[in-house]
Formats: sequence, structure tokens, C-alpha cells
Amino acid sequence: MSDLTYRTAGESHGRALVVLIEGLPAGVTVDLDLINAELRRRQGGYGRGGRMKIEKDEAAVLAGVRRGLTIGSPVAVQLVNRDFRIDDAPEINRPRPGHADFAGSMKWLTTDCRETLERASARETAARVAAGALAKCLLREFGVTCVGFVCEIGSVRASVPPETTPDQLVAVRDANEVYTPDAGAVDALLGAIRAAKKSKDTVGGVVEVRVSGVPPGLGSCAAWQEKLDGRLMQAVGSIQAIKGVEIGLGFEAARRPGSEVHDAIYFDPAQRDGPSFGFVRKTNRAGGLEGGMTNGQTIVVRAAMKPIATLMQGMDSVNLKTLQPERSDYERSDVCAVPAASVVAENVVAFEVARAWRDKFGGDTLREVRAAFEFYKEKGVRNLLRGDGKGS
Ligand code: EPS
Repeated sequence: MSDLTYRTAGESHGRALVVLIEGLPAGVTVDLDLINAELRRRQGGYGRGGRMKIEKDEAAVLAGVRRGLTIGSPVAVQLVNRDFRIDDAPEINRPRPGHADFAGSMKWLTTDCRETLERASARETAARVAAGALAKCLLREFGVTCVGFVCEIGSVRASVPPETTPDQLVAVRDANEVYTPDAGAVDALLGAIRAAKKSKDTVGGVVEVRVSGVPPGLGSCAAWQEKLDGRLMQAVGSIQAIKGVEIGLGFEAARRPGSEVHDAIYFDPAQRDGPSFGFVRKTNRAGGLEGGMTNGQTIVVRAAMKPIATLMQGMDSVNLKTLQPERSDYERSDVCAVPAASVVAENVVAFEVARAWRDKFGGDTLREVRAAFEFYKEKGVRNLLRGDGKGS
């Protein structure tokens, strides 16, 4: 089966998180160091609360791997929760505005918001990162790189030029606590988090993911479910606390005339052997996607994260047991999880790109995936461009 999917299970203070990934071909090297490095990065970033001092996320592969390689069966990964106390954790009866507390309590007919918040918690994103990091183990076989970073915290903006290479992005990003590739903006971004903490408030921000090395033709315009832009938007939009997702220019595209939105097409024979097959653009306002398909340019996805809903100062709320007005409950939480969200976004995007890769190139084994990819490049696109008119 080549449909790449995953499911997660697990509560914030339950015994463990688990993720079941189906559809990886056999023969992919499972790089545990890569997976665990991503898990560690997700736990970090300035603005995290006390919980991250307790947890030490490490992937235990329970199934689907033999001698370090996938064998084509479902892969199961477990992440143990050190703060396992779900049965003893106190009730929450005063829903936090902005959290899942209220809507979930109505949905599951309970006055105890904990029934909802344990699963709604962004703790679940650790499992998604494990799945995405596994998908990266496949993508890197084909030279595809995926880099997520922070570009805004509150009203402070970093500047990250489009021509910055993936290596440059990673080098600067990994050297600071706000995970931004703009070294000059680090202090101001940190300042925005400190200011929120000082005023017992929380702060959100914007993250961006760039995927390079992707050939044209992943995704499809043939069916709405297969449009890669739509899949990316769902994957990123379903990350806890995300309120908006943009691709390329995003909302800004609606405000400009067409001539200032679309990316003119040129052919550069010198780049024939590159991922874009020589078709280049001077701009990438489409964010690498046209008609729900990749166009050989870098995929650019941005997401807006709202401030965390658990406020130390509380907000007006209603006690679900007494129906009396009260301040919302406060639980230990983070002041800002935007750096962590950039890691989650990077990995969920990687998963969707890998899924589109599996859709196009199929195969039970990595060797077959590679052969199909080479066929597409060599016999397909190159013959087409040599003028046989069919690409075969
Ligand atoms: C979260 C509340 C906090 C965060 C948590 C998300 O957990 P706790 O209530 O145990 O302090 O730390 O995030 C994680 C545990 C994590 O791994 O990212 C929430 O309510 O969403």
C-alpha cells in the first residue's frame, strides 16, 4: 500500500503518546537520531513552561522496523509521558476562553473540562513530529529538505529573504532560542515573549516552512482531495492554536493585480538537471504550488498561531457546575509555544510532501520508488522536453 497516513493516540498526562504510520515503503533507513533531534527541538524554544523540564521525549519504535530499515508494515512509535497522572489530575470547571475546554465539555456532556483538554493539549504534537521525522527519512533519499522557523512573535517581525539557502536557515535558526533565521531579530523576538510573561499574559506569532528540492507534479488538480495545497492547509491548520495558513503570498495575493501575483516562467538550460528541470521563476509568489500541484519551486507555507489560551491572570468565564461568573482556571502552561509550533509545522508539512511523493511514485520498496522517480525524470520529463511530445 502506498497511501501514506498516520494516526495518533494519547493524552497529555496519560501513560504515553503513540503514533501509527502506514504506507512507508520497505528499505527506508529509520534515523532515530534525526527523529529524536526533532522531538528535542519541539520541546525547546524560549517561552516554554515547567512541563518541558519533566518530559524527555524519545522515540521507541515498537513495530515496522528491522535492523534499522522499514519492512513495509505499519510503523508504531511510542513516546512515554513522565508526567503520567491523568486519573489524579484535578477537575477544571471554569473553561479557559480560547481553549477546547468549553466546546468539548458541551460535546462530551461533562462539567469537567479535563475530559477534553487532555486530548486537545498540544502535547499530541510530539506524536505528529515523530511521524513527520519518519517521513523526512524517506524525503532525504531524494534530496528534499524541509525547514521550519519563526518569523513573527506578537508584533515583532523577522526578515528572512527568499534566497536564503536551507543550510543557512538551519545554521542561524538552531543557534538561538526563538528558532529564527534572522540573527538581528532574536533579541526583539525574545523581548516580546519576556514582555508577555511579565504581564502574566501569553503571545502568539507566525511560523514558516520552506521545502526545497521538490520536482513539479506532486499533488493533483484532478480531485479536490489530492490538491497538495489543500492537504498542506489541513495538516498545518489542524496544529493546536493555528488560526490561519497561507501559501506563498497568501491573503496578500487578493490585494494585488494578477501581473504582480503570478510568477513568470523562464527556461535556464544550466538548471536542467535540478529539481525544477530548468524551468525557473524570478519570483515565488505562488509558494511552489499551482493548481494543487508542485511547480518545482520552493514550497512556502506560513501559519499564524494565536496566543496560548491558559492565562495566568485568567479571563471572565462561567463555572460549569454553578453557572456563576468566575475567572477561568489556570494550569501550569507555556507563555509562548511559537518556536515549538515551527518544529511541528515543519514535520507535518514534510509528512504531506512525502504522502504526495508516495501517491506519485508508489512502490513497495524504496528501490521501486527510486526507479519510478528516475523514470519520471529521465524517460518522462526529459523525453518530453527533447520533443517526443509524450514524455515516454
Ligand atoms: C498544554 C499545557 C502544558 C504544555 C503542553 C500543552 O502542559 P501541562 O499542562 O502539563 O503543563 O506544556 O504542551 C506539552 C506538554 C508539550 O509536550 O508540548 C495545553 O494545555 O495545550
